[in-house]
Amino acid sequence: MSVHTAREGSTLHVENARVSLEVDVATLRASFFSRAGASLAGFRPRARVEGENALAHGAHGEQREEIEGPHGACTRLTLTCQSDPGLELSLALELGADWPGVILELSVTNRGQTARAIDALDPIWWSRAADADLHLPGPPDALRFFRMGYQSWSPSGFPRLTDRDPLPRLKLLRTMHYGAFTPPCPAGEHVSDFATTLRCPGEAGLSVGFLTHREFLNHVALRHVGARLDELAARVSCEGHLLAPGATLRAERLWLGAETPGEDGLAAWAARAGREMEAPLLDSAGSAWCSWYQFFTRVRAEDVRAATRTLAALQAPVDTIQIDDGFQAAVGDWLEYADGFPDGVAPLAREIRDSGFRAGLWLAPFLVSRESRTAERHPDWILRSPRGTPRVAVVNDGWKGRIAWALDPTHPGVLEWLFELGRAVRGQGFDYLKLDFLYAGALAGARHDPAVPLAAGYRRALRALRDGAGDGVLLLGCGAPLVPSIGLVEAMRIGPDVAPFWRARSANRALGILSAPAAENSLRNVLARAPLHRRLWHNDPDCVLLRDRDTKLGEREVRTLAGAIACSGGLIVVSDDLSKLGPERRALLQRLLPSLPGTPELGPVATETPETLLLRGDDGGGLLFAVNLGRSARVLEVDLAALGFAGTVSVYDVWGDQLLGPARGRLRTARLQPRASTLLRLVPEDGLPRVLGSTLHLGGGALEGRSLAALGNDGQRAVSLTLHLPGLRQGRLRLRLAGGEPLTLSLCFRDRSTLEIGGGQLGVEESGGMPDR
Ligand code: 9PG
Repeated sequence: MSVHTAREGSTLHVENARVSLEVDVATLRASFFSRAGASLAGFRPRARVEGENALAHGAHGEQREEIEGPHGACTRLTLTCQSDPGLELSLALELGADWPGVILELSVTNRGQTARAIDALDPIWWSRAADADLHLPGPPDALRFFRMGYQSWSPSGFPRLTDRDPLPRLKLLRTMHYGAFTPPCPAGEHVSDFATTLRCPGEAGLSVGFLTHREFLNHVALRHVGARLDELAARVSCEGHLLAPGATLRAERLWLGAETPGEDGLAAWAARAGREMEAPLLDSAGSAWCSWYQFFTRVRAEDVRAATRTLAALQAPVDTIQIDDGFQAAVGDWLEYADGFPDGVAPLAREIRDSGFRAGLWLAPFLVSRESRTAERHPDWILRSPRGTPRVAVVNDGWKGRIAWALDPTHPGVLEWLFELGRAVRGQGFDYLKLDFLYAGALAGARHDPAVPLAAGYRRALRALRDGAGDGVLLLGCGAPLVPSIGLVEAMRIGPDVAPFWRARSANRALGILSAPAAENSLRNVLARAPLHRRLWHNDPDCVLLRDRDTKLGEREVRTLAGAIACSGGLIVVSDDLSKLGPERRALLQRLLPSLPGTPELGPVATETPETLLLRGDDGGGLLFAVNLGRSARVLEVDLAALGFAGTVSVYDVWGDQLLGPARGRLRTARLQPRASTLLRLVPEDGLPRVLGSTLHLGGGALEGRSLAALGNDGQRAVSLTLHLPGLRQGRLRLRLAGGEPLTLSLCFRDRSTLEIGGGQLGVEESGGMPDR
C-alpha cells in the first residue's frame, strides 16, 4: 500500500501500511497510530509566544504535494490555521509509502502589524486526558525511555520514569552537561536532548526526535506521576526570536516513529537525522594513538617522538598519532608553545608523517584561558553574561590560569580567527583534529549578534574552522553538543573520559557527576549510544587502556572495555606508553585493529545501560558482547530470536578460543562476575561453509568470514579465503566446510594470506600455516 489520504468532516486521515495519522484541520489536534500497537492520541502543536500558548483555531488552507525528500518519495500535506490574533500556525506532514513514522514540520507566521517574540515551537505537545492517550504495549512500570544527554560526556541510557534525573546541581557542571535551554529536571520530569524512544523491553515502541539541527537547540520533555507518563513535549527553543510582520519561523523537523518489537527507534531516528544533516560517513575513521591518558598536560615533544618510533617498530596498524592537550602555551594560544615543545609542533607533524602516520592535534577552539594572550588582545571576543562578566566555560586545575572563558561565536573577529586557526594547523601538517570542549561554542550569553540562535552560531563557528582546515581533514568532536554537530564532524566522542580505574572517584560521585573519568562511565555511554555509529558520524568510544602497570583495571575490566569497543565498531584509540606494554597486551592491540565494519544493535533493553551489543556481519554471523554491569555474579540470558537468529547457531567464545557448541532460542552465558563480559561469535548452522571463530582479530572471525567463498560446484567441501589483516598475525582460524566437522588452522602471516581448502588439501599463498588436524 502506498500513502493513502482521506477527508471525513474536518478530520484528515493519512496512512500507509505501518502507521496512520488523523489531524483536525481546524485545531491541528492529531493522533498517531502504529499497526505494531503503539499510539499517541490527542497531541497539539503549539507555539510559545511571549509567555503565552498559541494554538491553532480555524482552518485556513490545505495543500498536498508529492515530493522527493532526503528519505525518498513522500506525500507532504500542509495545513495552515489561524492562531492567536495576528499569528498563523502551519503544520506540514510527510509520509512515505514504507515509512515507520511521519515527519512533522511546524511553522509560525506573523500576520499582524508588530514584531512578536517566539520562545518555543512544540511540534508535539501532549497532555494526558480522557481523549488523549499514549499507549505502549507492556506493563507501565517496565517502560524505559532513552536519555540522549546533551554533549559527548553527558550520561546516556535507558532509565525508567521513576528513576532520578542524574544530572549535577552545580551551575558549572550544568553548563557542561545541559543544553542552554534544557531545563533542569525536578522530580516528576525528565528531559532527553534532541530525541528519545519510549518502550517496554521487547515490545512495540515510539520514537520522537528532531531530524534537523540547523538553527535551534531542542529536546523532548516528559512529565510523569509514578510510572504513568502524563505529558510529552517535543520542543524547539527559539530563544525569543523576533518575528517581524510577514515573516515565518520554521521549527526544526521532527520524526515521530513507531517500531515493531524487533526494531530500534534510536537507530531509525539516527539514520534519518544523519541523512537530513548530510553526515559525512567514512568507510573507516581508522585508529589513533593519543597522548592524553599517559602524559596528560605534561606531554613533551620527546614523548610524541618516542611513541612514533615505538609504533613504527611495532608495525601495529595504528594510522594516526595525535598530540593532545599540553603542547600549547595556554588554552587559546594555539600557535605558541609550552616548554616541552621548544620547536613547536610543525616539525613533529612532519616527523609523524614521514614515519608513515597521519598527524593529529587537539584544540579547544571555543575556549580562551583568562591568562592567554588571545584573551588579553581581544576582550571583545569573549562571551559575556548579561552583566558583562566573561562567561566561565571550564575550571581546570591542569591549565595555566585555571579558568577558561567561552568565545563569542557570532563575533566576526572570532570567525575569522577560527578560519585562520584551521588553516594554520593544517599548514603545519595536521589533518586529524580533535576539537574539544565544543559545548563552549553554544553557551547562552550577551553576544555580538544576538539574533543568531545558539545552534546556528555554533555550526557557523565550527564550519569556519573546518573551511580553514580545508578538504580531507578529519574532525573529531569532543565535549560537543551532540546532534547539532552532525554534518560538521567525521567522528564524535560519545562518552566521558576513560580512566585506569573502574568506578569514578567518590568525590565526583558525591557531586553527582556521572560523567567523571572512569572506565565504567565511559563504557555505559559506549553501549547506550552505540546505534548512533555510522548514522551520524563514526563513534569514538575513547581509548582502550591496555597498560598492565599503573592501572587498577585487571584482565577482566580490560577485556570488557576492549570487547565493547571492538563490538561497537567505533574508532580504536590507544593512549598507553606502548614501549611499556607486555607482549600479551601488544597482541591485544593488534587483535583490535582494524575496527569492524557495521553498526551494532542493542537488542531489547531491560536495564538502564544496555548489557548486550550485537554487531551483525555480512556473512550471516554476528559478534555478541554481553556484560554484567550488576553488583553480583550473574548468568546473562540472550534472546537469540529477538536478535534475528531464528535457527540454531554455532557459538564461539572469542577470549577462550573455544567452540561452545550449538544454541537455539535463548543463549545463557557463563556465570559472569561483576564487570566481566563475554564476546561470542554466532554463526548460523545452515550447512554452508563458515568461519566459526578466529583468534586473529577480536571480531572472532567477523572480518575473516567476509572473504570466505565456496569453490567450484562439485567441491561443496572446498572454500577459499583471503585474509586482509594488517600487521603481523599469528593465531588460529576455525572453519566448517559444508556439512563437515570443524577444522582448525594455525596461521602466521603479515598483512594478507590466501587459503584454498578442500578435498583433503590445503593451498596457501603468500604466507600461512598447516592445519592442526
Ligand atoms: C584534555 C582532555 C582530553 C580528553 C577530553 C577532555 O572538567 N574538566 O576539567 C575536564 C577536563 C578534561 C576533560 C574533560 C573535562 O577531558 O575528553 O580526552 O582531551 O580533555 O584536556
